[in-house]
Amino acid sequence: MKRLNSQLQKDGAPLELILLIRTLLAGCKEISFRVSQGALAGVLGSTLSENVQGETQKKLDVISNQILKDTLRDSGYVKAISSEEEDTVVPCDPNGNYLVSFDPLDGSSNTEINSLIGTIFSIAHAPQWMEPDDPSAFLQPGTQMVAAGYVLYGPSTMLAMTTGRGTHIYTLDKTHGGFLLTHPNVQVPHGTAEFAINTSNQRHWEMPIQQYVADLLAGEEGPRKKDYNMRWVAAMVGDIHRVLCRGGIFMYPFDKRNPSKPGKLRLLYEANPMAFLMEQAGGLADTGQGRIMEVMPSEIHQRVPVLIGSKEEVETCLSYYRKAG
Ligand code: AFP
Repeated sequence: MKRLNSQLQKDGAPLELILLIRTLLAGCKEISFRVSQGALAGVLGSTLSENVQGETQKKLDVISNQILKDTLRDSGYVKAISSEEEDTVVPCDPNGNYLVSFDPLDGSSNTEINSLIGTIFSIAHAPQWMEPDDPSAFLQPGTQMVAAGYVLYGPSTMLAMTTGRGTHIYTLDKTHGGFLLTHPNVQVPHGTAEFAINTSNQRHWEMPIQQYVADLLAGEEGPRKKDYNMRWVAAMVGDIHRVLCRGGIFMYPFDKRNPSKPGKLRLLYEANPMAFLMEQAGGLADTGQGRIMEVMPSEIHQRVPVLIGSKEEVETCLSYYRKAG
């Protein structure tokens, strides 16, 4: 089986980017080990602190964030980091050529039940003019990403990654510590019968998504003339992995509860990397108002609505938005 390095070279990734990705993944392997120790290492449970977004931090959120920060900060490749668990950007090497954004441990509430969690990341060029502590350099649309991916800490540890030449999935071979290419050039399957959305928020959705989901739920008797199945892992990384492998649609739509939070998921380190992976696998990723990767961020923790998955299914969902004007 091909190793990560040779696939990155085949995809034409520059040497410095390859070295940066390998450094980042060294951190993820350490997270994978810590996660697998669970209660034995005393890493489960919450801290007494909240992150900048008002979410209680789990011990593993803090540990994973620290591992990635330590690994990347001294690598020499990174000028600055933005993380879900950091209030503002973390300055790194003034000569670094890249910016890295990450959610160190997505779905961290799942640590309590030994269920799916993962690390999501995106990488962009650092502008020459940028000071390492300047957050404005992160305010680039997702179309500027040079690489993105996630590491899923499940029964096996898997990496889904793109550098803009297709989406490939690798599996961590824990006997020698390398990521091996197990699913090259993944294509999101068409013709799906699965969707993922947290229906407990239904009363807060806008009309197009209300109607779209109602039609899915109506099954064979409804306008879609087909029975659907619903899935919810409570970790975007797990739900997106399912969609990437089996087809379908994942939604965290616009929410009327709080206008300052038009969706739950964060653009830089959740929506954008997943959008890049999905588009490179032949799928679509939209907010309902346009392509996720074209959204111009206004701040590093910006949230966006997310509709992502198989091309036909996302197009069908978007047709409800068009009909509603
Ligand atoms: P964390 O990154 O804070 O663990 O949040 C996970 C998440 O943002 C995303 O991965 C899930 O899709 C979503 O929250 C699930 O939230 P609800 O189940 O509360 O809707």
